[in-house]
Amino acid sequence: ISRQEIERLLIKPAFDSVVLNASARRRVFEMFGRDMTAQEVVNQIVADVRTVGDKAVFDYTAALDGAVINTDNIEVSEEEFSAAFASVEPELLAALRRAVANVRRYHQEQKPKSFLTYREHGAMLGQTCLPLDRVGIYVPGGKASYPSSVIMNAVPATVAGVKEIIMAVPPAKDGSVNPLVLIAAREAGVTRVFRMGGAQAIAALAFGTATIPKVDKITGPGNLFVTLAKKAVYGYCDIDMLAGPSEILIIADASANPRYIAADMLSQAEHDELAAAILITDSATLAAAVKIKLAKQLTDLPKREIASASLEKQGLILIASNLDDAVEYANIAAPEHLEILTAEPFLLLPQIRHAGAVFLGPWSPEPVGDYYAGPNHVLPTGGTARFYSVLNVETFMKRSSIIAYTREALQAASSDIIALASAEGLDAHARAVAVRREEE
Ligand code: HSO
Ligand code: ZN
Repeated sequence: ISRQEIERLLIKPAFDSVVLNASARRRVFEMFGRDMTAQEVVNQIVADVRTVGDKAVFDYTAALDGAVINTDNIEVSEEEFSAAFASVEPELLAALRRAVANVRRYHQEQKPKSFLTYREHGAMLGQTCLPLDRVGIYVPGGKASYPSSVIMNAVPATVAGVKEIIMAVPPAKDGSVNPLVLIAAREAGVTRVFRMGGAQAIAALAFGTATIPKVDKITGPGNLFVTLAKKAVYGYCDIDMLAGPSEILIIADASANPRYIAADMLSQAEHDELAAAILITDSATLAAAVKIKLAKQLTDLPKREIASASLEKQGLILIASNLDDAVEYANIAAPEHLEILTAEPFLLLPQIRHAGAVFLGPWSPEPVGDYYAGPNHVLPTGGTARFYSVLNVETFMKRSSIIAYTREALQAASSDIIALASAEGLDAHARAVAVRREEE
């Protein structure tokens, strides 16, 4: 099996298909009076919000989410937060708080260090790592409105020291937002929550409106429109990454428990019909056993429709000649989540070059990471783990360099710098050094 074949089988770039389905196309036609691609729709919405501001956000929210919002109600009020807290089960709140604590504790260890170091002649060089002033966190609405994702986005920002965390979440038709999302927002340190979603929310955060503060960076997953909008505003502000449907790739040998593997594959498959669950094993016996367990576990899974559609369309069981090949295939796939369920999982770890997050051994199923252990669950998808990192504290920080030369240090370096500047034909550069050699 060739590398190309493996790539074709295993890598599903998130935005290969920007073709709208029939009903979306009809709606676009109704709204804009012409046929448009998803990209064109997004560009239009972004441009409208950028030029018109609030009213464009309200109008698109009415048209696309069917919710009536205005300047007075777009921000979630204190009363809504109180109502959310009043309605939550105490056990659930306690679990959520433990998750927040675990995520905070883990991310605290990621904090990059500022430094100041010395060179010859007393020169000092340094680097400061500073938080962004204000960031925006996007939380999808509907089925993927996950409180856990609020935690995973907001906690690293608070650890980084970001002062203002603005959250956007699309409202339901009645204007409401998921109370658990509000609770997670408050527990994780979100400053303000605005009910708005889609490309209009991304544009509002990127450019600011009379009501919505302009942010320096937008993080968080979203649908096709949100992702295309993030791409469109990139450069006006920063973004985290372009996220697509979730995936898991499991490397397993004959020692693995097929019941666990099936359960873990389904835990990813239930997210989305486009989510992918892939098993690569060197054991044909295990592969056959997993297929049986999958069928069995699907029968009473509440989200079996989504999960079975995902397995059918995106699922895959590959039998490799040996574990080294299995690892090589996994590296080509660069999966978002990689589980290693082999007799000695740590032995394979040094060979893993591309994976968003790695889960080792039978007691680390992906949901441990999705909800609780501490590492982030906002991860690169669709093979982008080759070049994107998991969301982390530095996502919300930036570095500045510091240079403090002494007279002696400049003296020692001056002829080199003058030579380099002259070679570039930049005499004013050369003179800025030269004037410091002369006595007035
Ligand atoms: N597996 C998802 C995250 C998630 N799972 C949220 C449950 N809730 C993408 O990493
Ligand atoms: Zn998940």
